[in-house]
Amino acid sequence: MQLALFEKSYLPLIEAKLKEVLTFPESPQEKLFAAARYSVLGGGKRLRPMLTLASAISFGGNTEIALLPACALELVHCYSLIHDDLPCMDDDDFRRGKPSLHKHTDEGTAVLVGDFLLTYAFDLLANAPCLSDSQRIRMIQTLTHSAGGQGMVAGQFLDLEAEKAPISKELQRDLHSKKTAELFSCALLFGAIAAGSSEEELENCRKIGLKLGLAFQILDDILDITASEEKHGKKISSDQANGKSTFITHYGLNGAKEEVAKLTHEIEHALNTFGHETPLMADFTLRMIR
Ligand code: GRG
Repeated sequence: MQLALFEKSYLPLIEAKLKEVLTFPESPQEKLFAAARYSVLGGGKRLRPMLTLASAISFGGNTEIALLPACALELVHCYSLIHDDLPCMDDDDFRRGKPSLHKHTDEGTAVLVGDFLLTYAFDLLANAPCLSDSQRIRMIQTLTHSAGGQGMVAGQFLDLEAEKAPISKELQRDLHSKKTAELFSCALLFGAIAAGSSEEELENCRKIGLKLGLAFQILDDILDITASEEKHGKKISSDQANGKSTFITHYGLNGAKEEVAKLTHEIEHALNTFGHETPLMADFTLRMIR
């Protein structure tokens, strides 16, 4: 399937499913649900759920089975963005082109919407009628690892620590593997689990997701520098200006570009070791880092 057709067909299904799962009967906590819809609906590239569907299709799976887990993962991603924007974290006033949730409502509500989205994602997985018991358990284990104290939360913690003192190149890589790449890994794994893939295929998906996330983050740092150069005529990003190390601090601009090229090459190699073609997964992942 061509990428354009894939996006035209599946992005609307993701939007519709997200809307469906965030529709609740009238209740005293309606303001909480309305705030969740404000954050989740009508914005975001939906990279993680699209990765799940691309992976499911590439392994011959059924996208109807993969759609709910894909959306559960997007809810976890949205929770992380809401919490990341809070004054005690990255303190951002805008997200996805509109005021961040704590600016739209209040900090307490924003914290609770994040908490709700995280727990609701696990509720959806635990009760997904489309999944077998073993798929359900495997997905819950995978998401717990990727989002928790060995994954995204750990990455965010290391990121906060990195604001206090410079960190090594190795720790910089570890931080972003945990903070960004783990959820990409989880996205590919969800698709493969939904399709009933082998342990070997799952392990390869995990590795591809980690490399993809790292390359995506390095590109983000490169784009920050380019944008800042266009805006201020300076080759320094806002993170660097605040004394925070980025991949550019450690590798330099050209070195960072070389790292992306190296990771891209490794992803291409890993994609070729599945023993069968995975064209959609290959096209979608590689376009994210080109
Ligand atoms: C609060 C536990 C906790 C974690 C926050 C995701 C995250 C961790 C912070 C967001 C800040 C950031 C810029 C992270 C690195 C790259 C990234 C994950 C960007 C946002 O993802 P996109 O580009 O965003 O997929 P959209 O809005 O398209 O979904």
